[in-house]
Amino acid sequence: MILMKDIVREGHPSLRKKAKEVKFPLSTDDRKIAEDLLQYLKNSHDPDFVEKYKLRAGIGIAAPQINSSKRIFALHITESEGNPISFIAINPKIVSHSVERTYLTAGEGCLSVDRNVQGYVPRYTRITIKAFDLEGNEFKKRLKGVASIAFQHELDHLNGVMFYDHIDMNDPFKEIPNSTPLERE
Ligand code: K2U
Ligand code: NI
Repeated sequence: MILMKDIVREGHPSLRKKAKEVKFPLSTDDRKIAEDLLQYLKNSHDPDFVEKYKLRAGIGIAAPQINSSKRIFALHITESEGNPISFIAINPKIVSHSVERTYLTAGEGCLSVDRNVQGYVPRYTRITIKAFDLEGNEFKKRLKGVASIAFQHELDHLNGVMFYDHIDMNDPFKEIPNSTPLERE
């Protein structure tokens, strides 16, 4: 079970490495990492677990955040947070994206960042992604809204990118051209 102590924080080298693709069939270790990542997100939405283990809620988490430099992440978004989705993405890719961009008006946070970094994080509004599931079956999805933002946030983690790398620190709330803001509920 992943706990907050297992999540590495900014400054840890794992967060700045390009993670490696995983091979199929998955090793027992790789399968456990993938399943544990999704379970963490589900636990972080359960008030009893949050209370007992002091978990920070997450809608996404990537293997580098638990010091495992592999191209694996999980997304788990409930209907109160956006269009509900829940899946493990292995060797994920964005195959196409909208020209139009979006950003969360409240900015972004990160389970690996214990401080509030303000500013707009430009993301593609709509993306078409492909990835593999635990059995090695390739799947494609079209994502928009919070799901699209979360996918891009997690894919950044696999490439050693932090959300605040996208913020213009000279003008964190500057207008983002050709963009539609997204208010989080
Ligand atoms: O990767 C992580 O650190 C988990 C991030 C993922 C994320 C951040 C910003 C925008 C989308 C995804 C967060 O801790 S998840 C917390 C959260 C919950 C609901 C909406 C946005 C962020
Ligand atoms: Ni993050």
